[in-house]
Amino acid sequence: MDSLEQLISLAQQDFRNVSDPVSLENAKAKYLGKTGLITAEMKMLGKMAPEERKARGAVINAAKSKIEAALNERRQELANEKLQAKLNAEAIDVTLPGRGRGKGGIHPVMRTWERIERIFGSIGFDVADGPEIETDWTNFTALNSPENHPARSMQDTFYIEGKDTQGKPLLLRTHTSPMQVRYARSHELPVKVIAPGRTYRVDSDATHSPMFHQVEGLWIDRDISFADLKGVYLNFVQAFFETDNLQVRFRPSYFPFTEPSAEIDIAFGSGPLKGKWLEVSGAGQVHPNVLKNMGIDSEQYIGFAFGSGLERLTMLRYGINDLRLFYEGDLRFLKQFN
Ligand code: 2U9
Repeated sequence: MDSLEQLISLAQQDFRNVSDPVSLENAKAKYLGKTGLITAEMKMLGKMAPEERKARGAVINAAKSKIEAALNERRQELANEKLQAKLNAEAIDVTLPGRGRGKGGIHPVMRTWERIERIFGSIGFDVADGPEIETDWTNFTALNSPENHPARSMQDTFYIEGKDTQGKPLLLRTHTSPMQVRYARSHELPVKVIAPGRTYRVDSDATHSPMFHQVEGLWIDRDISFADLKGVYLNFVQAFFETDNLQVRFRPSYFPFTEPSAEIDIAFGSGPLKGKWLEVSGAGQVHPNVLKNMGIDSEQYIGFAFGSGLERLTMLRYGINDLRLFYEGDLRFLKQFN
């Protein structure tokens, strides 16, 4: 093998042995640089006779081309190795299971809300909606609450800045009754509606939350009696607690918006609360003043109403004993309802 052949194979071996572009460029310089071995061969041509120089020059150029080819091949290999290394480093194994965000669930109070809408929907009750920011008139006056009623005090009610169109105070509704008033004033009789929703009172302890949920029911027609109320509410609690093995009783009570008024208690026939009377709702025959405020003639129409706390019903249904668990966002508690 002559010296040029040796140079070519030496260069090919050097290029094969480098593992990075900088070393490859240094190896290139050893052969093709200003002081390179091929360059040295070229410089020798000047001392040769023209004929010999032509032939030798062609041989050296051929050798130079082979070395450049080997150089470019190695450059490409290193570039491919670099790309492959990058791809491997960033590789995503698409067969891995998704990380996901975990499974969400419906909040237990919202389960109760949806359940109650289904139960009352099944016996023909409509569902009302309405603003949580209410006027003093719709939240209190329309419901026959006297001007000096304690519920109106700042200690019990969240008032907010601004006035309504009559210059009266605005507030966060303290019950869902205002939705009933709005519904009755904007729908034809008979009225048969429930009004579930958020309500707000200045109160916060193990059994009171400043924001809580209520559902109120209202049935107004020409001949609705207290017996209808008892039948509707018994049907509701049996469906809600999924048992007929319970008793319902009505105790005399007082609310400004109903007369006569009653508290509704239930007693389970079995389970941890067996035989204990548990208050679950207030109710009564709609007060004539309230009918009048809804534009309804109390000589021709009569109705009943009730109001229950959704947290209360949820706590009874699931055996929860601290209201605050609903609103602390502790997933250990909440995911039990998924
Ligand atoms: C209209 C007329 C009458 C709704 C009623 C109650 C009795 C009642 C409370 C029980 C627990 C709310 O969640 S709670 O704090 N409610 O006791 N609510 S009668 O009476 C109405 C509603 C609307 C037009």
